[in-house]
Amino acid sequence: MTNKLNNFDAVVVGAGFSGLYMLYRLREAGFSTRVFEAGEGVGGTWYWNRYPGARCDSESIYYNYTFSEELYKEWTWSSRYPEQPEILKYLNFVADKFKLRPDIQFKTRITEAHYDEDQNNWRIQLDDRATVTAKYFITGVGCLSAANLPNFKGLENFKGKWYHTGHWPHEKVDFTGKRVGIIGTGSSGVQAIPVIADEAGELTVFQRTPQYSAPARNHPYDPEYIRQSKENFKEIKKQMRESQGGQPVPTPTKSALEVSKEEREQVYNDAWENGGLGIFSSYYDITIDEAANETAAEFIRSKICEIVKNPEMAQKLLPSYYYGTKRPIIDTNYYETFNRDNVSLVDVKSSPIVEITQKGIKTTEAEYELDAIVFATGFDGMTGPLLKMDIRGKDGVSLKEKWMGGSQTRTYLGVANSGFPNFFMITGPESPSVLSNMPVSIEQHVEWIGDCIEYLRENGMETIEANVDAEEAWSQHCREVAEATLFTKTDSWYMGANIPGKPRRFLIYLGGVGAYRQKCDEIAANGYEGFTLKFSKKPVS
Ligand code: N01
Repeated sequence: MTNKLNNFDAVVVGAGFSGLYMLYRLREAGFSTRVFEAGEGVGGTWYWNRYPGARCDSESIYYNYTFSEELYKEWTWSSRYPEQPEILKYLNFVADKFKLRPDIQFKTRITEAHYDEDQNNWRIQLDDRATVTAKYFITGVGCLSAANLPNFKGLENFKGKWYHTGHWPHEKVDFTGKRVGIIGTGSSGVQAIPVIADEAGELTVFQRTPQYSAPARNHPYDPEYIRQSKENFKEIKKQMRESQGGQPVPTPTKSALEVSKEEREQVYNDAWENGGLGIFSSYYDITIDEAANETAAEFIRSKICEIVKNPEMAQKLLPSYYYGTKRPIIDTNYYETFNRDNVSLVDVKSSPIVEITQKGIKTTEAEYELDAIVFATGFDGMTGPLLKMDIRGKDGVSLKEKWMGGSQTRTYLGVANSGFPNFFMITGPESPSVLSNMPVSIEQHVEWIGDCIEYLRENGMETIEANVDAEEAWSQHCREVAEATLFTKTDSWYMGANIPGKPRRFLIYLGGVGAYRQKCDEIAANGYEGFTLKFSKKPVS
């Protein structure tokens, strides 16, 4: 099926978890496939997010591919929560093992992808001015790859150095003895703050919203635990794929309100001591019911007050939004860091940042002199990475126009779009994506897309396109599921609320990884229900 060098069966954007596996899957099936990657190496998120303290908060033995038992058994994680360098090493190992690099073009960004109806192919423009064509256009751009650098007045005047956590330099940034300011206390900020505080002379944390965080209690893995996980590979894989969140944790069956206060406290305390995201999954109604949510929220607030010695500082750190409706965070010594003499906390909700000056950061109350500023200010999530490219479907309509700048973002299953034939999104908006263990959701999409493309070939079909009514129904279903929870009541990046002017819309499917997989499989088994498939004009060979 291989064509001329600039014409492929499939073009894939991005060489992270998604792009690597998509390439492998399609190549194994005999499709000529080219991956374009802006970075100089593989890794995606883990290539760019090299900030101090970066690690994943899914447990290592579940934060990997499971499509190959051999791969799973060859790789050994060192600790419970994998650090960025180790994950990057893993993805390089995968790229080497499956000899993926020859089909990846690095340092190349896709700027445009336009569907040509006459030719029934995608015309893809690269930032080196070259053009390639492909029958299938597949994005593996991740949900969090478009960095959000708030438009603070005066950043260009700052005499020191500044960094964004999502685009961290490859060489070590040395903060020794420096006066460092960090803006943002989401997952990235909470991970970076304790590590930077260890090195810097002074660290000033500019916090807009206090966060709930629980200790990760990371630790090196016991070799026996690893041996057992490898031995139980098949069972672990099955559990991950059938679970709610992509990890084999039991689905909670009790309400936080049906048990006694003592029992609840014990459950939360055990989860706190065990480390990780246990509190979040203690009771089924934590993200559904305000009173249930408050029990978990209050427990974490009490822990903050216990840990942080200065009561005034502790007060400033107490969160008040519904626990879990911004990404729940796990940390290593986050709250403890505020007991250090070299760390101070500025509440920029009550005294907002006015501008960045030559010397540092100026709020409505004071000017803070700094040698370096770290922006841990997150990403334009879900739609941001897709809309960075000019993707146009039938009649030249862009994805941006179709989604009406985000106010009407709608997809079929989070994988396809009406009006955009032969275009697939891996972990696109309205799929479980970021509210699941990403590698599991990525594998599910890659396999579904791979199977779909094989089905088209086997049946002599040329195009597949989502139907408008199926898309509307899916999108509405996603919104209904979300609106039955507390997620839509909080200003979060899940809602697009972190980007000024971005329409509020919850773009993650909350029905669970297992149920979602079943739905996608049923649709495929029913001859790709909700899609229109068109036959080739040529006879099937
Ligand atoms: O970004 P965030 P992140 N002025 O958007 C603040 C994944 N991830 O990079 O909350 C002042 O969560 C903003 O304040 P507020 C994970 O899915 C995973 O930390 O909007 N402050 C907030 O405090 C995560 O959810 C891992 O009021 C401003 C912070 O910046 C996602 O990536 C590790 C501001 C941004 O927090 C994003 O996390 C890291 C402004 N103008 C990331 N604008 C792990 O697996 C924004 N802020 C562990």
